[in-house]
Amino acid sequence: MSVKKEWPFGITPENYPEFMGKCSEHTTRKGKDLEGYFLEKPDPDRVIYEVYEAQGTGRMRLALTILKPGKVGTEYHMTKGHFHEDPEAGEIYFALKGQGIIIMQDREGQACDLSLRPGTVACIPPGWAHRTVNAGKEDFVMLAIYPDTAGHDYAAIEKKGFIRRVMEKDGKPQIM
Ligand code: S6P
Ligand code: ZN
Repeated sequence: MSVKKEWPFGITPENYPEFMGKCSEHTTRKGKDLEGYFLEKPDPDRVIYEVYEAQGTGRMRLALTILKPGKVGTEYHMTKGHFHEDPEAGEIYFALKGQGIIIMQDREGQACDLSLRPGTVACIPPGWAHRTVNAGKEDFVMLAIYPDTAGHDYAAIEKKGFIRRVMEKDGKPQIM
């Protein structure tokens, strides 16, 4: 089998905009795309997050998420969250900028969260749904690395949501 020759590259907290320029897919999620996810109704035109995705290297894909700071009511901006269609596909998140929280939940309803700051690597095992929250006051930027066969299953989360939410209480993010 012939394998396409690739050129090695690095992604850093400083040069990630260069990676964005190389991505073949760009998705913008606005409030109207996230209706029903937050407890309150988001402003339909507000940009909540952007995802830049590229065929990574080998059998992996790379995706950069830029989660804008802000809240809908008292709930911090967050991604939709999903399971992988492939029950054997895990994922690695690498935090590049800002302050985030990853919320995870398995199909039996067990939940877990980790705080993400620049340099944190989060290991998401197979079978755990994952959602990222911007718990800070600047953009939260992170790189996701996952098998190109993972696939995304949004349906279960869209229907039932996550057990844990990140809300502002006494001026600070609290996981409820
Ligand atoms: C892909 C990976 C991320 C998310 C992105 C947006 O497996 O987990 O690239 O796609 O953070 O989140 P969501 O839940 O809208 O896909
Ligand atoms: Zn994922």
